[in-house]
Amino acid sequence: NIKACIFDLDGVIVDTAVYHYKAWRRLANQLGFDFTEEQNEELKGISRIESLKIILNWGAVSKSDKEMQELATLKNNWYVEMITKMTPEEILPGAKEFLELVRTNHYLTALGSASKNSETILKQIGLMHLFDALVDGNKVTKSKPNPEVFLVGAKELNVQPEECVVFEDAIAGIQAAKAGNMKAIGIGRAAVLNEADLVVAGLFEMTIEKMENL
Ligand code: G16
Ligand code: MG
Repeated sequence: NIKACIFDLDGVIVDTAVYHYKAWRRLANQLGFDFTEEQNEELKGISRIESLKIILNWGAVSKSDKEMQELATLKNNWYVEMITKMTPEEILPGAKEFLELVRTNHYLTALGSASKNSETILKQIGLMHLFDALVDGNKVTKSKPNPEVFLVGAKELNVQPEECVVFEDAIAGIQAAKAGNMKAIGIGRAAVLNEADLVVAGLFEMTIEKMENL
């Protein structure tokens, strides 16, 4: 039976993808090319440096490791400038309510995000207090679809992977949850997240019953 819920951040709790897209696009434009919002979909849940490699590949631009570090830092500075202006109004519909609901029903909660900026975001939107554990890009080295981020979450909560449900908007994240032997609930479109145990449009559609009946 289920003892814990692990939540992805971008696309589940809050929509930071729009800020990532703006900052990455600014970087790409500076390098002389552009990419679409559809391409941006492929970057969801992917770590900063892996994202940069994919983007440089789109632009057929090649950079040394040192240059890549500098470009990633430049993008992150632009990104941080935007996320430090975020407010609780940007919390996705039903996210806060569902977090409160599961906690009231004695489930443990953890964040399982690829982002190294997750604490900044959670503080900005005022949701820090609703998580028993925070696992993000600062604690893990392997990017989703590797299950590391969720397995560390289970460990920090002192529960078994089979006792966890992961909420994810990215295909890579659903695959990570399944690879870690966890239940996966997709947030978004069923056609895209076909490997999930259940797909809902947003946390506003979630109930304890749906989670227990997976
Ligand atoms: C998020 C985003 C990704 C981003 C990654 C790393 O993952 O979906 O697009 O590249 O974080 O973010 P940062 O540059 O802040 O470290 P998640 O796992 O929260 O969906
Ligand atoms: Mg996500």
